[in-house]
Amino acid sequence: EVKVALSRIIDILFISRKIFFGNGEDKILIASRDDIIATLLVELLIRGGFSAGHVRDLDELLYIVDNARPDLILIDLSIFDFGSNKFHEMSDYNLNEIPLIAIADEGQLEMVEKEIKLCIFDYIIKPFNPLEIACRIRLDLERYSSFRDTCLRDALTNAYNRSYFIERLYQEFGQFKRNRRPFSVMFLDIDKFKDINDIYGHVVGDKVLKEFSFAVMSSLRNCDIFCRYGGDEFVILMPDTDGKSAVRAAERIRENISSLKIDCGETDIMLSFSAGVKEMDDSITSCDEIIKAADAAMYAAKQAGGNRTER
Ligand code: GH3
Repeated sequence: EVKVALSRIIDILFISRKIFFGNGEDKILIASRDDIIATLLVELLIRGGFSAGHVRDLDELLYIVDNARPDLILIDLSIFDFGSNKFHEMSDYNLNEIPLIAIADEGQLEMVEKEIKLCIFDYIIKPFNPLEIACRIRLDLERYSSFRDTCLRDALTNAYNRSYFIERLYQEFGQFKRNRRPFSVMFLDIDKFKDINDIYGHVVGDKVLKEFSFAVMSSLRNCDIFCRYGGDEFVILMPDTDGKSAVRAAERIRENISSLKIDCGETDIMLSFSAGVKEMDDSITSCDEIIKAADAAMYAAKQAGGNRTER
């Protein structure tokens, strides 16, 4: 009965008023233990022009994030057993840049403010107006997309920026300390890049940085975080990767870069790079230490003549 009644309301809202918020492509995932609310929200969003689905717990949510990559997650805070560290666990996961909107009870407001506001993009208090949910999702999708482009990424290369790297490194570091989840850090620096600028000019130098970044990104797994650290220096945060596998990844990148020819009119520019890899282990007590160790390994690769990886 509730469903039929709601269906009618939804019809009035969306069909008779011809209000559509989505384009049928944006995938919204609803995480809630409350099946009635979730079913109604799914129906409401589909009628409003989104594509929508529902999960009931965190494991299912992480599975869907890995396999179907939703564009936005509406997360009812009821899926967490507060007091357990489940919520903190979730904030440690890379939700692959997916904006989260929390649905909270009034009683959960203090927790939203104190504990979780850093990992959500927006929140809605129950009871909510269905029309408001659809409006908010539309608006948040747009706001998030410009936030992601301007705040998380480097404008020239489209790699993540340094502050995003540091933020994600802290999360991986926490995961290692809590769950012993391995990870590695790899620094990459283009060999003799300054000569390219000096000979061909900065415009060509910029093109080289862009094409290098694109080629590296195409050689990585989805979960690897590729960032521009500064100038011609890049860093890759590699979750679930030990040192040996990170070195193998560096050699795969080297193979791709060695076949890259960058057209600069008069000639094709060929590139090589030096890499330094450091795997997280118990001797490392801070994020700074692992950065320094990977950077030192990269410096050793340069000192040894470049175009190689040191660990
Ligand atoms: P090495 O092989 O020892 O690393 O030498 P290198 O010439 O690659 O490295 P170095 O660090 O001396 O020079 C990096 C240069 O990159 C210097 C700087 O002017 C240039 N650079 C930094 N950012 C940009 C950028 O955004 N665009 C361009 N075109 N050049 C940049």
